[in-house]
Amino acid sequence: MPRATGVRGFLERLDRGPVIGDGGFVFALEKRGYVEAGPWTPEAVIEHPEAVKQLHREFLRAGADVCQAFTFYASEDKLKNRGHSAGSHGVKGINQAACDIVKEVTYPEGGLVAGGVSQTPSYITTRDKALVQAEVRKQCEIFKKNEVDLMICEYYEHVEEAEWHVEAVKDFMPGTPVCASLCINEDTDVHGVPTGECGVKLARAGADVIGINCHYDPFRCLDAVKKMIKNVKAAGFDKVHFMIQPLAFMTPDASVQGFIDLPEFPFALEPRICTRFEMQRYAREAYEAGIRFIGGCCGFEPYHIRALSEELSAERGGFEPASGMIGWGKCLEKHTKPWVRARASKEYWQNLKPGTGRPHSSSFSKCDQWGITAGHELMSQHEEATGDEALKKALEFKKRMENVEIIINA
Ligand code: CBH
Ligand code: ZN
Repeated sequence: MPRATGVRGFLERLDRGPVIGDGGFVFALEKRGYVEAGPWTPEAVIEHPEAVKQLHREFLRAGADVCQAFTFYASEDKLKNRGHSAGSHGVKGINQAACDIVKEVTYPEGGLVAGGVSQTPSYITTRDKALVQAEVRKQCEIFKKNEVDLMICEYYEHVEEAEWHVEAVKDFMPGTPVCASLCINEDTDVHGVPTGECGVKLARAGADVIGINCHYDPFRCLDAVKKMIKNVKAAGFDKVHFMIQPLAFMTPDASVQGFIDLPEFPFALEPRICTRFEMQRYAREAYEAGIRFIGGCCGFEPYHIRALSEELSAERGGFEPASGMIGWGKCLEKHTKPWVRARASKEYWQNLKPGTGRPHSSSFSKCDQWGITAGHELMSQHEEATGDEALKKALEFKKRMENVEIIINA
């Protein structure tokens, strides 16, 4: 079955049934060698357009309905932060290249195109509303010109910054649906605002779709969105829809800043990757919780999105992604070895507890919890590169934290 494309509008599609998002671009493209870990900025849209285009194609083929222009962290202050050179391409250059790429591959397939903005270094450094909203508007100029189908404001640890972004986008692009997504857990944002309340604040700021992305595994993100749903509904916003784009890594042990605090972030997270069967379970639970925009963030590869599409195929009018698993591994019936053929069932894969092959690794890790955020000198951002002195300060702080721990444990 082809993608059901009768309805053009994003919000109308959400009213009708589940809408599948795409996966994580910075993580997927870093692994392929096109994005630099650290800044995580999207200059690949200019430097390696073919790589970005191919990833959009693969997410679409896996069943994504919404493709997000690869403009993550493309605010001017972030492109130039700490000696980063991506600023030379300019915000407009990057965003236009991203729009050209995503429109070319998405529209022929009947998908929708999202523009995107995300947290800015200016917020944690200044908490100056006018300055932060000016950064947002610079990025939106291109999205407005390109008439994107929706905007995704994503990846905020502070609900206050998300509210400012939503207000700015709504004001600058009236009529364009706006999604607002925080990277917080089931408890609070990093200022201690309860997660459910954060949802209400975003609704008041004018967001049409509200939810969570990144930082935590699918099941912790589900718990967080459920809290938002409860509070937003209780506050009387009955037209608001909900979204979820979690990590593809299991993070039961992650603390306040999610996977960033895990010692494995960002280069050794592989043992935590969710299986496609865990993704199917996640998609089902999200749909049953009433969430209609369901996708992925860091760690999600196209086959994870395919698992979501397959799970929700009936709810999407029988749409089947290309090269699906055909009934939980029915294809394995064609294997030459009988013990592999015997794995051709839903039951087998649903009940499997996969081994990690690492007899000395533990299931949980100990998080870095430095307890500092906006306002602390080590958190302030600037254009100069991180010099030896600044690096030394961070290492000294690390040592102090370790000593505190020795005292506490003594
Ligand atoms: O890449 C994407 O798909 C974006 N839509 C979301 C990225 S989530 C954030 C990753 C950056 C982490 C960091 O700053 O260390
Ligand atoms: Zn992410």
